[in-house]
Amino acid sequence: MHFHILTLFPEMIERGLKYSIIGRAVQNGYLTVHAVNIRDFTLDRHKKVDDYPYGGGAGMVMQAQPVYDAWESVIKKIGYRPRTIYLTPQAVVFHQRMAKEFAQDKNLIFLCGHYEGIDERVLEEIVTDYVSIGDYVLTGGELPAMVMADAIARMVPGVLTNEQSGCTESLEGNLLEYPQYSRPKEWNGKAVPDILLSGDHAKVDAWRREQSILRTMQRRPDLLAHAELTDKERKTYL
Ligand code: 6GU
Repeated sequence: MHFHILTLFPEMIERGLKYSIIGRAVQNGYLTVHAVNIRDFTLDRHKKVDDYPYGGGAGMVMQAQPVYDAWESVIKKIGYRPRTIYLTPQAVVFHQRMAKEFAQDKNLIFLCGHYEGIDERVLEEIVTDYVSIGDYVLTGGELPAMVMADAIARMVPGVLTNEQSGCTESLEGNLLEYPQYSRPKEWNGKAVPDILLSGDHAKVDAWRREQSILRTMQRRPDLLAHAELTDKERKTYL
């Protein structure tokens, strides 16, 4: 899978995606991260990429030309128009479902805006998907692009080991994960729940399932309406 990230801050992307599991996936050839500096495409002799908004108002707007030419440089390289995601709070909120769907593609372009946004005309020309990462405002699209790239990358086959992928399908069935414990058996006067030390896998699974449901009720009751529960679980917990 190839990520192409159009940005005014390519170092932020390059530095942000080189650690841990994503960094290793890049090293091992499962992923490439290609940060494209929009400023490299400006025709302005002062390297300017923004201008005042028509109609007035606060802030500056990123101009269409450098954004379009940066995008086109990627298209020419890969030979087709891939999904092009514009990171903006004026959009549907990113979800695990979308991470899975986007992970099916071979190439993805992320467009990171700054200032008061980007000239609408170039967005109409190139953007296929408008995506937000939550209902709050950030200063630019780079952090959202990295958040999405991380979530998408871990859905790409080979990026996670089988062991990792099996145990992290939190949110898949709209349930939160159960709590985890490791050594020692007692820490700070607190013991690990006995059942986890029992060696009875069926009991452990049942306990974890219950913990998932209880945790979802407590922390994300809004999810529970969409959770995949058995009739018996519905009777017991709802
Ligand atoms: Cl995608 N961009 C910006 N600038 N702010 C956000 C966002 C995106 N998602 C939530 N807030």
